[in-house]
Amino acid sequence: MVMKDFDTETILRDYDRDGVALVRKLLSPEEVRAIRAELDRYLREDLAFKPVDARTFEADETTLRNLWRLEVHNDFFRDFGAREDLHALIKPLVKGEPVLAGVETFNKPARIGSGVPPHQDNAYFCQTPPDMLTVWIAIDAVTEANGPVTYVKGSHRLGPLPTKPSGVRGNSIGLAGMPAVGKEDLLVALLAPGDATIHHCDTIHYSAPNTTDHPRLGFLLVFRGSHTTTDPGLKATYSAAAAATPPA
Ligand SMILES: O=C(O)CCC(=O)C(=O)O
Repeated sequence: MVMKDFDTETILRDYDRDGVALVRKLLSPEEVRAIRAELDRYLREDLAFKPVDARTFEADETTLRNLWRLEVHNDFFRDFGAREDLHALIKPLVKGEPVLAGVETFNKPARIGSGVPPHQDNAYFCQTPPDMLTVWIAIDAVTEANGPVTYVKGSHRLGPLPTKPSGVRGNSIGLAGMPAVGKEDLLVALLAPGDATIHHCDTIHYSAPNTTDHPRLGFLLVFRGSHTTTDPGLKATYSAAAAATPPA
């Protein structure tokens, strides 16, 4: 494993200002290949033996939409989430000792991949204070057409906004309403394989269905600061939404 020095000053500045920071070349082509190879192997050999909440399928009940809890189900991905260089990068952003809270995928398969409704992740994570974030790493190229994640810059400062159950499997809770935003407020994350974004858990984001012939696989690592705790009110709202469209 190659340990890296990242431009932490720029990343911290962008993250604080916008609630999202773009990190080009977070991973090398070899690292991207290794992640893809292990995901393929896990799908072929392991997934069938895991509990149903280890994944979400698309509406066809066959094509994979998400993998969940890879840090629980797979040593390679748990070890990946323990990388010292990632923890050093994450530490100032979560304002404390990073704790790996999730390793997952958003597969957005060609032609079939569904959209993700506008949401704030802390409606799922339910942490207080909201010192939690997601590192979203492109395994495939992300283009305008294959469903890039779009972030509303600065929305992390709005705090928790009203939610409603979305009825979308894999994204069971969304915003009750979208605040008025201009094009200039949006970061559309167009990424080459190995590029990443890091977004705060209160940053509004969403993605469109994939109508192209090109898959858009995202590999996600979720971290919180060790000082955060679960907010019972947020948790009750989330549990009701997730129960309507399990598992997430
Ligand atoms: O990959 C996507 O389309 C959505 C990802 C997402 O919701 C997230 O990173 O929290």
